[in-house]
Amino acid sequence: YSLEKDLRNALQTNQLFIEYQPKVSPETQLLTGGEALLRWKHPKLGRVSPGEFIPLAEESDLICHIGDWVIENVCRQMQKWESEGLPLIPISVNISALHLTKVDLITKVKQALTHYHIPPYLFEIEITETSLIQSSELIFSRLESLKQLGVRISLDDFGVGYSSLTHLLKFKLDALKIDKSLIANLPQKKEDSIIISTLVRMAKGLGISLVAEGVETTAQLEYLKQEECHFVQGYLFSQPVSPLNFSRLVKKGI
Ligand code: G
Ligand code: G
Ligand code: MN
Ligand code: NA
Repeated sequence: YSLEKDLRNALQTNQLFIEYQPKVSPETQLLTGGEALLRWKHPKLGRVSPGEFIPLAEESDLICHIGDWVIENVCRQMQKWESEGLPLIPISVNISALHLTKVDLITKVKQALTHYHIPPYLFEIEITETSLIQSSELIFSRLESLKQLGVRISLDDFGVGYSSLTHLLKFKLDALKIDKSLIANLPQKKEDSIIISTLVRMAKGLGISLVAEGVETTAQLEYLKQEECHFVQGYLFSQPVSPLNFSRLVKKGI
């Protein structure tokens, strides 16, 4: 029995779907964007978390097929929202390191944006630090190609890895997403508060936008607002939700 085989099958049989989690401006508390998060409803096991199945998919090319499916699905959804009269807002997708090495990724993104008439600057790709360390020259050149298409690139889970800042910033990123472990103990934990203030200043200086992930309490929000962090994301505002519920949040402004 293999979960990986089930996952291959899942892609063909509509067991995968996408939820969207709002990104919010701390100042206005208005919804300003969203992150697409992949979900799997297994016929026997029920919901399997991406934390479990993404690593399995990353052991083979399966992750590329999944990534292509996500890109297509998100662009189609954005067009559907627009056709329903919703204002188009930036949406990000998570792309794995292995997929980033493939030239096909560039073709896929370009095709999907063109086919669904999505302005490239509203489409964002979240990569992890691992991507910037592994086979970096190849990945840097892919990132350059994506940039040329006009899509935005953000670095996910920032602040918990081990690579050097200079290495990470060799590529001009559009956004940094501060990992939730650095947000969890705000504002009590002095060290973390200092790191956040420093990251805000660094991001401002570099002209990069900063997103805080895993915001769960109003105390965390107040601190991030005071520090002028650009965007916040977390259960305080909303869990990842269905496309329909996300569109309701967009209409309400959250
Ligand atoms: O949504 P949740 O917290 O369960 O996601 C767990 C992990 O799975 C996160 O690290 C997230 O980045 C990753 N993930 C979610 N959706 C996708 C996806 O579509 N592609 C990839 N590569 N990773 C994803
Ligand atoms: O690694 P990545 O940032 O792509 O994954 C984001 C994950 O974090 C998603 O699985 C999402 O469900 C989860 N998440 C989103 N908001 C919160 C939050 O406020 N608290 C916690 N603990 N997890 C969150
Ligand atoms: Mn992410
Ligand atoms: Na993250």
